[in-house]
Amino acid sequence: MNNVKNQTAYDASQIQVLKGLEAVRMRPAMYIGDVSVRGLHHLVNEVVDNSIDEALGGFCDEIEVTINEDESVSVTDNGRGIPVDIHPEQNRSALEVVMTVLHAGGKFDKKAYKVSGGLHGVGVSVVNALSEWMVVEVARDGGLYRQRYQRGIPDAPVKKVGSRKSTGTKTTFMPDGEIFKKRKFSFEILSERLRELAFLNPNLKISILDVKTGKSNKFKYKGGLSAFIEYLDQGHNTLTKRPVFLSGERENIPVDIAFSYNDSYNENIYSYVNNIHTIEGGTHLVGFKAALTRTLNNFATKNKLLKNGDSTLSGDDVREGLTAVISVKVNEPQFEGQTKTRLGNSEVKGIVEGLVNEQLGKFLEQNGSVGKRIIEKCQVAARSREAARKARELTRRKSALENDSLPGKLADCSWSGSGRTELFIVEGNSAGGSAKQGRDRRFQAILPLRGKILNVEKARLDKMLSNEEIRTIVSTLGTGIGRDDFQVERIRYGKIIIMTDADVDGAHIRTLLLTFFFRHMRPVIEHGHLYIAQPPLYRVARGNEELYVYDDEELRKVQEKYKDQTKNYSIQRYKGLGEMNPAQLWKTTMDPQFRTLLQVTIEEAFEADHIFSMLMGDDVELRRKFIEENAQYVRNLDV
Ligand code: 0RA
Repeated sequence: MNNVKNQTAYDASQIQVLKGLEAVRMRPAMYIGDVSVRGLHHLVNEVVDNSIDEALGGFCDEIEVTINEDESVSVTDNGRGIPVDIHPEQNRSALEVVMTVLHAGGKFDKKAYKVSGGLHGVGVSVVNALSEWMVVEVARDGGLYRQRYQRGIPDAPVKKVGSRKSTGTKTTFMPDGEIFKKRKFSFEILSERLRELAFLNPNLKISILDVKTGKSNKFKYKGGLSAFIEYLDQGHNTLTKRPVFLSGERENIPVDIAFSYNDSYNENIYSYVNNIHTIEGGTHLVGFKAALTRTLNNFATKNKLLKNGDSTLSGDDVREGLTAVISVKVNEPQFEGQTKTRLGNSEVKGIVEGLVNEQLGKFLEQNGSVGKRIIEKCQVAARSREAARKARELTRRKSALENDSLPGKLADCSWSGSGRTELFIVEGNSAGGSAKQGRDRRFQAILPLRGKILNVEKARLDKMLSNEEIRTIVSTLGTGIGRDDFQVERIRYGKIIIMTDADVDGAHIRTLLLTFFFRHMRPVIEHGHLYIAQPPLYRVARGNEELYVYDDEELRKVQEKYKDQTKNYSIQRYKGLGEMNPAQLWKTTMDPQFRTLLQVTIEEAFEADHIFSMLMGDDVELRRKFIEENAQYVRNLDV
């Protein structure tokens, strides 16, 4: 009797599993964001996050990531091991349930704070569904257990394959070539996230090895967030020798904050909830900002540091040159926003705000000279902001008189309104010429940029606006710029398309532009206006056939196909857009019917900005090296 019942339950849950796997494979992007480089690396993060959860619970202090010889990836931890006992209702191993049922992970464990399932809410079964094969090995209860899957379906029940005294979990997977066009993992991209996780989880040892190249990294930071700040500040001079560190727990919400001031003009605040980077901020960030402004003003007033006539310090004043990391742990985080990376829990604002008011107030009292230096820096910021405002007001009045004409370099389109219109921001004059001739002038406008635009990392907004290329972009877009003037609704084109050469310089200019939009026109990205053009890398000619090829893997396939055929073929590598004539540029890159465009997301723009500001010190070589090493990923924006 019992058996029959279990059999039925088993069949029912099997059908659920197959339905779940099918849903994931039909719409992978719904679960992992996309199926490009970013989504591919997301798979690893998803698996790592499960181990991080085990570490958050205090059960694991070591995680190893390996890019194997065959390009599969293994993630190993020394946690308790995923339970392998038979799940009573489902009549199969708990391990199998975790690996095959969507959202099953949490059911076996009541962990307080969780990374996994947080961001996209997916869990490791999604990675399994999107893998050509996956193998999980669990050491627990004295045994070593193993199960293998293909596209999410188990080959056989979980099997005991040996004995082990230790405990832990090892997951190895091969992303499915039917889903992912490119399956090559980047050691650098993986390292970035692993390093970040090591900063956020002090004393957790995280290592990565690329078996093929022998490259490896080991991350373990006793200093936690303070070490994170020092890392972010590298290449900059800082106001204080050590970062300020604040930490405490209220109403079951642990809060950790570290910050410093450096000699740039940017604010770089990184906020996290349960180790998830909240790019869009949220209540924890709002609480921190409010408390910082208030506490610094209180300190300044109390110590009579504000002279007669000085107004109070604004939020912008106290955040100029600020590098900060805020990490909170929340039991049931509510994520909101376009990319689900804004914390919504309203109670967190007051908790962070109260804690910072209290602890920072105390810190400043005990470290008066540090406090004074911070206030002086903020006052310098306040004064130049005021001067810039006055200067802007003057130019605004002037340009109102001059009727704010469009820049001469712009080849505008004939249609107006932001419905179907497109603006191509093109690197270099010769490419700009081809684009102007090749375009559909009814709805495509061309703005050629001459050389490099100003490095936005190193300049205040007002200085940036003295840069001609920046001014040209701003007036072409029609949105205005700066806190009081920017209005995304005034944008003159529906799509803003960055079109640069497929080489290192092109990647650099693209990064500069992304950083500019991220810092100063973020709503342009948030409203989905910003795109990257995808020009071909090669032209393959064979008789009077021609073929445009967009990446190296595709080229390999073409070469493979032509290998045994007698007809000769030739390959031309495009180093720059300028090598294409107008008709080719239209056909391959601009024609809406055939081109592919990459839409820039906030996540990607953030990434560009992050890498940029870290490599920005004065070390041009370091930057060049990074971009070169990542050239193949740069195309897909994952710098
Ligand atoms: C649920 C319960 C227990 C362990 C885990 C999940 C677990 C999951 C993962 C995923 C990667 N590494 C992991 N390590 C552990 C154990 C419950 C117990 O032993 O009491």
